[in-house]
Amino acid sequence: MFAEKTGKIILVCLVIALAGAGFLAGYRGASCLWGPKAVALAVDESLDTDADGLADLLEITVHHTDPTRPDTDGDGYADGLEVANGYSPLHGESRRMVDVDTDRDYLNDDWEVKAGTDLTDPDSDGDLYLDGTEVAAAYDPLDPNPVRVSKRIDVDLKTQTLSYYLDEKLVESFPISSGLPGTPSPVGNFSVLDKVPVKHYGGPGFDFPNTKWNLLFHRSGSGTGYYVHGAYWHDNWGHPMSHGCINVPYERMERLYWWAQHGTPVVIR
Ligand SMILES: [Ca+2]
Ligand SMILES: [Ca+2]
Ligand SMILES: [Ca+2]
Ligand SMILES: [Ca+2]
Repeated sequence: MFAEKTGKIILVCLVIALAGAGFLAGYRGASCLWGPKAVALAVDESLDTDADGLADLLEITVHHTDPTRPDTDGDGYADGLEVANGYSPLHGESRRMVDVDTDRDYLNDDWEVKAGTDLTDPDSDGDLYLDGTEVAAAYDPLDPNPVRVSKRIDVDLKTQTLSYYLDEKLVESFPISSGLPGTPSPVGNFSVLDKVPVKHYGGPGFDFPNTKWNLLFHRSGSGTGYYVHGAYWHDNWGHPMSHGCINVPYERMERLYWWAQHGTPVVIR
């Protein structure tokens, strides 16, 4: 399933296909089936030819960086350092992987690496549906058959953290702000009931117009709606601040909003 598909054997085969025999001259060790014949090859997965902190195997098969040049995009930062800190080693200008979509398939580079899809191939499984389209609709972008994958939003009130998962693989995790003690967030198993791009929150002592990216997950008996939504009026993340909703930093919430679907499970615990 999913990321497991980029297992060792597949990776080794990709190395053969992409790197060519000349580059592989320095490898020793494992074996791989390629075509009708079994080809014996030795692969040192930790080999880092340009000493940039990113193994050749990952440079070739995952990040599409140059395994012989420590700074592929020439921005002064080594490929390994950029990847470790969430920055794109391909685009310079301090662009983060979540903000870059190299192959323009509507799935950012960070999510492609997590999903195991090819960040330079817009249709990794060759079924004519873009990787991003498949993930948005909860289909496996690595299987040409219409195989569904699960989505889940999980909020831990104790740690004030929201995490969301695709096929049980973590997509993002970050601090949020839940309900204050007098207006607690509901606890339980819910699901996304509605997606509202812009909403006006108001009541005694507060007024927040034009609030973006709202995911309704619960209506109380009195009709009060509870949302996971962006918040622009504070940045006290990791601490309860709200009237019961789950406040999320804006740029995080925009990605979560477009990722979530009607019916996506929301677990508050
Ligand atoms: Ca390297
Ligand atoms: Ca660089
Ligand atoms: Ca992409
Ligand atoms: Ca596809």
